[in-house]
Amino acid sequence: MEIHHDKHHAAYVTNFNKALEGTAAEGKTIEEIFKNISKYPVAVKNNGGGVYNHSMFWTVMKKNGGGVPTGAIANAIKSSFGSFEDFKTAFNNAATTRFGSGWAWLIVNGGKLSVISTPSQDNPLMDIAESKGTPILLLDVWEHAYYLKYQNRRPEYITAFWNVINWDEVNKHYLVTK
Ligand code: MN3
Repeated sequence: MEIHHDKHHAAYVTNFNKALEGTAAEGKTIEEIFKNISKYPVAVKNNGGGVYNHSMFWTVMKKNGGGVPTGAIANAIKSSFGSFEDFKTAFNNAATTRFGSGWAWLIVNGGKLSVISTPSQDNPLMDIAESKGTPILLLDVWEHAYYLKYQNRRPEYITAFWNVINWDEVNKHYLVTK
């Protein structure tokens, strides 16, 4: 995680700032940029996604996290997926089956929760996203996220993620969308 944060995430920040220079995206918020991402150079998309996705990723994890969510997010998961277990199955499936590098997401769109995955550093707030929505939980499934500890065993990394989720933070992200 240290290398992930200090090297990979840091490189996206450096390269995003470089990619923004001289474009119309300079001075705009990252959400505004994502809404029109198809109009910008691909380096803005790739590195901007890398910045946003990792920045959010660190917030949805904590030491000794995990367990079963409570509060508004718990009810929303139940009404959208039937049960927490059914939601877990859907999320695990999205994270496991994303071919190559990408992310698994829990997103909100029109009050409804859904699980999706995106390739590369794409983000569901981008105009090019196949499934759009506001992200409230995400998991990095690039090999760089798990290779040092789990080598090729992505499913073990996904299983371990459930023990570090910061549900209070996910709940906060959810409440903002209401
Ligand atoms: Mn990463």
